[in-house]
Amino acid sequence: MINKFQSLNNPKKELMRRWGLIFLFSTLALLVLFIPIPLLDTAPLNRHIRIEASMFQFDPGEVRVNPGDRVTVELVSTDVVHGLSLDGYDFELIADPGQSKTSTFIADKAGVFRFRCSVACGNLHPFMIGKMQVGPNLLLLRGIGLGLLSIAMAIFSLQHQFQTTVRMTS
Ligand SMILES: [Cu+2]
Repeated sequence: MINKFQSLNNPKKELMRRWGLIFLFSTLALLVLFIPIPLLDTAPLNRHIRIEASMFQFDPGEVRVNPGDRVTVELVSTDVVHGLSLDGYDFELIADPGQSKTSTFIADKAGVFRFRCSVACGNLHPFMIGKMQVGPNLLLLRGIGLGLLSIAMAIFSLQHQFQTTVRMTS
């Protein structure tokens, strides 16, 4: 019995075509996932970021800067003593209750870095964590790329099935 979607005259060729398509789309998917995306060339800025620390969170908890930016962080503590130490950078601030402390660093490493409270401030202290992103959100861009690719693949394969069916029935 012949599969409804199989080409009547040359099933072998049809199979080759299918594998070819699967290969093509897998290659494209790998490209989308792993191709290096050049960082957007933006002129470095002086940034002032004010982060409020309270038990047990940072506000804002997520910060984004561009590579090369001169980032001045002002840590304000609203209750007890809190610290802010940034993973991947040699950067730390400690602010006394009701006070603020300011320091500057150059964001010369791209990526996502966590910052955490460096002073034991209570039982949920280990969960007092924020995120600093240096550069564009590559994960998001790649996710969108992959999404678009699967939509294209779905449309393509539906269209192909449709054409084969039409060819069979006419
Ligand atoms: Cu703490």
